[in-house]
Amino acid sequence: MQNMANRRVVLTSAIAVTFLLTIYNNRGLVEVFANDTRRYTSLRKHVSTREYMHEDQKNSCLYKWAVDGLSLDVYEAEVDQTVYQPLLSNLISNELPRPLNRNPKYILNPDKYLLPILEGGPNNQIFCMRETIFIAIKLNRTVVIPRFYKHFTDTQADGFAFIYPGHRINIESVCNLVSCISLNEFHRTCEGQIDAVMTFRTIIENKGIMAHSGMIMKPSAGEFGVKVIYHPFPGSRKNKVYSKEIRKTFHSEDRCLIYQRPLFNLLIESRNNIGKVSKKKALAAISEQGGNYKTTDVELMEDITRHTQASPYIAKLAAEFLQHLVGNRPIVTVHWRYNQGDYFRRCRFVLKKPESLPGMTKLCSKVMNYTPEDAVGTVLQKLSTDLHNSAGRRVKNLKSIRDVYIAAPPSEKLFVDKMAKILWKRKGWTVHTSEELEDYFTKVYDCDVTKKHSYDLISSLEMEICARGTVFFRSEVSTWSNNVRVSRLLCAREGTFPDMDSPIL
Ligand SMILES: Nc1nc2c(ncn2[C@@H]2O[C@H](COP(=O)(O)OP(=O)(O)O)[C@@H](O)[C@H]2O)c(=O)[nH]1
Ligand SMILES: [Mg+2]
Repeated sequence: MQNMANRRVVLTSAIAVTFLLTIYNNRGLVEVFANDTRRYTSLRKHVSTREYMHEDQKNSCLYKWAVDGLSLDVYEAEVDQTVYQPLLSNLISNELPRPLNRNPKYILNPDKYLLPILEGGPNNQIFCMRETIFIAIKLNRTVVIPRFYKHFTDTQADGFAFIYPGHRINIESVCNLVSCISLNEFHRTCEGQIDAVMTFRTIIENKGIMAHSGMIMKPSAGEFGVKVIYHPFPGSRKNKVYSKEIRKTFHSEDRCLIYQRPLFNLLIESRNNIGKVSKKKALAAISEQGGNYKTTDVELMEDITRHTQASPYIAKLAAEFLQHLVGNRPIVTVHWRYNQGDYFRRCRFVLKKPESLPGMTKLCSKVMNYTPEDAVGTVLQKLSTDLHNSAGRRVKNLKSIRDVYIAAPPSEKLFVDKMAKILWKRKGWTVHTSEELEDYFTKVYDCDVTKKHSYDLISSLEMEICARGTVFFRSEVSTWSNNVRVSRLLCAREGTFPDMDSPIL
């Protein structure tokens, strides 16, 4: 009897607690749509179930950013480029390295490795990864997850600074596709030494390679002091590898290889819309091809591109931010990349030598005289043509556009503000910018990581926002814009019309 009574008390209390928790949680949900300050607080409360806790992630971050098997200590370690200090040099073993995923789609040789030394801005670094993965599959070599680093305009970089790979791309997805190992496993299995360098360059950037890998190069006789797998003969202009020639060009029995400057060297087999075969740069090939004429190269590159998208937490935050901003209403997204400090610097250089790059010269002359009125004009005119040519659900979507998100480097605030004023005056449309995003981001995702890398993360978040726009206006010749564009083409997202995307200029 006593037992029965106890059980009833326990049961009643459990029901009461569940009931109270439900009310509490629902209250949280309602508050999400209340006023701004409370909205953020309750949102934090609502998503407070940590999905996962990594040993590096012991702070207030709500979403998982850390990747199992990738140590923050290794990937964000400061490297003094003048005084070389090996990473974890005492960890030496004869065992095969531990893969980050035991069962990827492409299981590659677990005893041959390829570490790319990434180059250029954040999006170039992503293209470097894609090229490396393609080549590693052809060479049957395990991919080593490299270090990523910040952009030179990054105010938080203080010179040269590395950033954890999990902030830039979905590493788990990469390792679902191909065999991968971490940098420290590479270091351990190679006993801190690189066997050889694969490259098209006629110089070997020893210091850069050592800073990125934390390893030394095995000395070898010859011109470079290290074994080079491929480099063009002096005077030769060949600096591209065709997919069919990868093995011939880069075959090696060496275990621990570096791929120096893995950027835009790859040509893949492409077919145009009447089936004619040609060699194309990978990016051009995947953004152009019609379904009927996809080559196996294009299919592979598309698969790689789908597996090298934004980190899941960045995608999630971007989607939630948009939901908070416009709910399920359509939003036009714009990337304005023609900034004074960075882009114009390039343009001034191009305009000094107009004969060398005619395409760029034309674009640069246009950029230098383009006003916010012109940019708004382009957007409105294009949308009105789209509306005219559309039918069904698209018409409804295009007609209900009232919001525009403009992504731009921080230095372009004035230009964007002017566009906002014009759009409001002419159409009554609201322009949203990184100001709102930063506010949301720092309140909802208030943690050490945000503070340390916010400049970098805001740019990645803005890319994901643009990827989710109903229509996207891009800046030509920007890998940032290009990456958003291919993401829209290859990763179908509800309510987006990538076939309507166009340049902003
Ligand atoms: N927040 C933000 N930063 C941007 C934007 N466009 C460019 N940037 C900055 O400029 C850098 C340039 O990007 P990068 O990946 O090199 O692409 P690209 O130079 O445009 O080909 C980014 O890493 C950002 O730091 C933008 O729309 N928003
Ligand atoms: Mg760049």
